Amino acid sequence: MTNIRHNWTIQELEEVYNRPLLDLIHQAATIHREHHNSRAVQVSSLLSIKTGGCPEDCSYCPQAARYHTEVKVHKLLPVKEVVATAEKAKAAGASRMCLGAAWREVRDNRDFDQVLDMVKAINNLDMEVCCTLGMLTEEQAWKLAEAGVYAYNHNLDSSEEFYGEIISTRTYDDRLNTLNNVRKAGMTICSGGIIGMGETVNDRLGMLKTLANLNPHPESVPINALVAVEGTPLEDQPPVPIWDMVRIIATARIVLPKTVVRLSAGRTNMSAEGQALCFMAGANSIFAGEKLLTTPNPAFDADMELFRLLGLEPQTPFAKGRPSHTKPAPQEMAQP
Ligand code: SAM
Ligand code: DTB
Ligand code: SF4
Repeated sequence: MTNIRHNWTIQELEEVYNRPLLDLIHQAATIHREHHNSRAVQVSSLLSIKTGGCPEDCSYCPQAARYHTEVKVHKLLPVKEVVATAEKAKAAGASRMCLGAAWREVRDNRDFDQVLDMVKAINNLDMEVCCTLGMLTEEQAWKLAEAGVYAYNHNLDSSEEFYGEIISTRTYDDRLNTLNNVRKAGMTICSGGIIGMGETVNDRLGMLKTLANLNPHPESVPINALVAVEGTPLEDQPPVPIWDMVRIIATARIVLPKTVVRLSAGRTNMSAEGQALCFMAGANSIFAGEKLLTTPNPAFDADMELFRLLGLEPQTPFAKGRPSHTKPAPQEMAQP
């Protein structure tokens, strides 16, 4: 069995990432099979519960108020509408509903109470609920955990060094601080990043190093290929070569053996063969459904056809057990 490490160096990560491609995929696939059912893929459905008008300046994001994009701004959706969408996603085969809000941080107001009601209602459908709502205090993290949130998504996006070039309105430490609060409250952590923003391979590996050196490892790591949206500062970024995606997924799988690695945004630009290589390299989760938060995603039926072709199947909810905040002693997370 591969041992779980929290002391990876950049040099070691470079050595892994730069192995001959087929050897890299083979090693990642072997580790994947030691720790996971290689046929099961966790399927999440995304819903933007509050869209656009965000005060942050994340250069990749179509929801930042300061960029002129075609995103239709809307305030927080009513609970009923969110639950109806979750029911449809469940009927289509999704085991997890991920609710996203274009907020810098959660505020203690009626909107937050409404989100807590959404979480409880979706939990009653026996679906896992994930939220991505921006920065959290420890107290807010506890409220989400107690309402039944399974995972909190909060991405590091890139290396600490590159972070300042894509976002100026918050720091890498702000992100790590929220992850620490999520961990203290016993929710599982979903944290990854984006490739294709103009960062170097070293920046991508720097992000993996930070994630791999968290103890415990994040339970889920989404790898997004940038969706270059017109009106954002990154609108002209060229698409990420599929080989970069395969290499970073394989490296993530090797350094985070037990983590669920999600092949996230950017799949509309990938061929079936390209995605197959990503699954081979250890990706075992996707977002399904025609929309991510604001941009297109492959149709659900097309994904199920791809699964059939590759012999994959959607994972049932809570296959990895109920969230740990039901355990008595929440733990502190060691930071690198
Ligand atoms: N506002 C909250 C936050 O920033 O944490 C939650 C929503 S935000 C849209 C969630 C994540 O989506 C970001 O951290 C980023 O990694 C990803 N994302 C946003 N725009 C993207 C794009 N154009 N392409 C790929 N990923 C993107
Ligand atoms: C994540 O890592 N990717 C998802 C989810 N977490 C919230 C978001 C992708 C957003 C892509 C751009 C959009 O649709 O607005
Ligand atoms: Fe706002 Fe999140 Fe988009 Fe940044 S990524 S602009 S915080 S919605």
